[in-house]
Amino acid sequence: MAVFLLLLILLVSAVSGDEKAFIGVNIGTDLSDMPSPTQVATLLKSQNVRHVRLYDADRAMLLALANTGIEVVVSVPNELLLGIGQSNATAANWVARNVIAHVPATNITAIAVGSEVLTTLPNAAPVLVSALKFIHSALVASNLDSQIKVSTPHSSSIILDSFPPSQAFFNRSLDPVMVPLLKFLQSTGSYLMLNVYPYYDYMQSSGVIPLDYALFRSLPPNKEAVDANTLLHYTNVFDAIVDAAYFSMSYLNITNVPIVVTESGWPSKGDSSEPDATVENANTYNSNLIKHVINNTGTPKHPRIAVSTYIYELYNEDSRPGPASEQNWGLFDANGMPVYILHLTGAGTVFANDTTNQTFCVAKGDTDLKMLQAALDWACGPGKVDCSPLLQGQPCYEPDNVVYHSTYAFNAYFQQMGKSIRTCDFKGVATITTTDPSHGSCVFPGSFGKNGTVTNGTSLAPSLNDTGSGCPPQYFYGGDSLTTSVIIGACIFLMTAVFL
Ligand SMILES: *[C@@H]1O[C@H](CO)[C@@H](O)[C@H](O)[C@H]1NC(C)=O
Ligand SMILES: *[C@@H]1O[C@H](CO)[C@@H](O)[C@H](O)[C@H]1NC(C)=O
Ligand SMILES: *[C@@H]1O[C@H](CO)[C@@H](O)[C@H](O)[C@H]1NC(C)=O
Ligand SMILES: *[C@@H]1O[C@H](CO)[C@@H](O)[C@H](O)[C@H]1NC(C)=O
Ligand SMILES: *[C@@H]1O[C@H](CO)[C@@H](O)[C@H](O)[C@H]1NC(C)=O
Ligand SMILES: *[C@@H]1O[C@H](CO)[C@@H](O)[C@H](O)[C@H]1NC(C)=O
Ligand SMILES: *[C@@H]1O[C@H](CO)[C@@H](O)[C@H](O)[C@H]1NC(C)=O
Ligand SMILES: *[C@@H]1O[C@H](CO)[C@@H](O)[C@H](O)[C@H]1NC(C)=O
Ligand SMILES: *[C@@H]1O[C@H](CO)[C@@H](O)[C@H](O)[C@H]1NC(C)=O
Ligand SMILES: CC(=O)N[C@H]1CO[C@H](CO)[C@@H](O)[C@@H]1O
Repeated sequence: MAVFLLLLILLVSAVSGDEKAFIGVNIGTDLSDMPSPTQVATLLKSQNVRHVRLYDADRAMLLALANTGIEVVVSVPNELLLGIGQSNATAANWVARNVIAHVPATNITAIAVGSEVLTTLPNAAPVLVSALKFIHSALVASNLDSQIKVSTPHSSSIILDSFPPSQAFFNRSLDPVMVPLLKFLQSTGSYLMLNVYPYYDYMQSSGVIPLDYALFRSLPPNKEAVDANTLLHYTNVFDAIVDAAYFSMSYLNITNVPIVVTESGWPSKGDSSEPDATVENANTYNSNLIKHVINNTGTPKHPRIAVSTYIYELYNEDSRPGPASEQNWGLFDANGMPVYILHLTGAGTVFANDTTNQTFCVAKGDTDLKMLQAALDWACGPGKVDCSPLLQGQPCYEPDNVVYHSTYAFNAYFQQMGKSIRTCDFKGVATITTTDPSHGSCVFPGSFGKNGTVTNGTSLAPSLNDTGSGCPPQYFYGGDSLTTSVIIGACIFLMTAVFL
């Protein structure tokens, strides 16, 4: 208990320090071929994504995110809002099942209660603040309220007259909700969650907003938007909307609630009525957005105040209804292949932008296990691969089977040979993939790993000395499918086989 309290104190003091803005991603799941939670977690790790928002609190996804260091925003879906907003017990139950059951292994840092409720579900507006309060009191009861914030994402369309930002205000008919909501956010140290879509503002402006201004491209000084009241210069729509939200809050006398952008992005494809939904524009918007956020630029009204932002979204959601753009907001397709390569020079290590060059050599499924074992022995012997991470007790020992172990060894060989395609064959039992086979603490050579550094392989294990036998017994797979005679056969086989 004392340790727990100490931890809480440390957590609280960390939050009051200088906040550094981060980039996260939203994970929508409306895909005809939704990757498994493990695959999602692997993609996030390979891209060095440390912050995600889920649209629910899916148990399998939360389990896959456990012990990854990834910070997670979970959501109360709109369907559950009426129930939770009307019953403290229902709220407490939801928190127990979807949050308390997963922390601290899964680092849940916020609960988004509903999504754009005021604009999409007005009949739930009267219970929205109660829902937040009930959820919050359940967190208080479990001593989790200082590490898990409660808020609700808004559409930026609740802000009226948003340019010039200094004259913006929240739609006044929403004041009965917004006033108590902001007071709640203020008193609990939470933040305003805002969805910011310069794409839609640009589309709806019928030519008034220049495309460059929406895409963070530099404008000639005479085209820059200037707020006549504050004389602040706006070089992009994103900043103008965020400042409009700050001014709208201060209009209600709230000046110390920070903003987190829960959604922002640009579609890479659209139908004939959406000519600016292109790969080039999507790449420009998201690349510039990431650079802008990571740089801690802040906004003209609040320079250098963090505006952390979750990109909408990780995957193209091909099953979403609506115009073609709806299915094309993603950075990746269902196979984890990037839709475009972000231009992130100098933008830190989130979203490694050269993933297409991240290739791995893996064992083919459906292969003769004897062939695999022989090739494994060759790689760990004459192939001079450091196979010590495969030893019992070492990071890549599990899963203890010949397919996984040979995948590790083939890949290490392939990486050490400069990823020449010829070196990923092993008599036809190996193949090249772009999916990082790393898992848990087993980081494969060539993987971006957890901190974005290309590794030369897991080297936690003491390096094994090459005995020269070419048949170090430690690497034999001891499973049922391989008998001693097969192993011996494999050893003889490897002495004579030429694998490449
Ligand atoms: C969870 O995230 C918070 C906020 O960044 C961080 O301070 C904390 O160390 C993380 N906890 C764990 C267990 O990783
Ligand atoms: C709601 O439930 C929490 C526990 O989850 C409790 O601490 C709080 O007092 C309850 N509030 C009301 C108004 O019943
Ligand atoms: C303001 O909010 C009310 C209630 O939700 C809505 O009917 C109205 O259309 C909104 N006004 C504007 C200008 O969006
Ligand atoms: C904000 O503060 C001003 C001055 O103290 C006051 O007149 C006004 O009623 C307040 N507005 C709200 C919404 O509290
Ligand atoms: C980074 O921030 C500095 C000031 O803090 C600003 O001058 C510069 O334009 C910013 N760069 C980008 C790419 O936003
Ligand atoms: C990826 O590889 C190709 C061909 O090997 C090369 O031309 C390209 O520059 C590489 N891209 C990056 C981002 O390293
Ligand atoms: C990433 O991890 C490697 C190995 O664990 C370490 O040497 C390196 O300093 C780390 N890089 C950063 C930026 O943390
Ligand atoms: C791996 O290590 C070798 C030798 O230590 C070094 O020459 C090579 O550049 C490293 N490769 C990567 C990708 O770090
Ligand atoms: C192997 O052992 C020799 C002598 O015991 C030592 O000098 C050498 O560095 C070792 N090689 C590796 C790769 O550990
Ligand atoms: C984060 C990251 O990997 N950035 C790289 C993006 O690509 C350029 C070159 O294409 C590199 O210079 C960046 O380091």
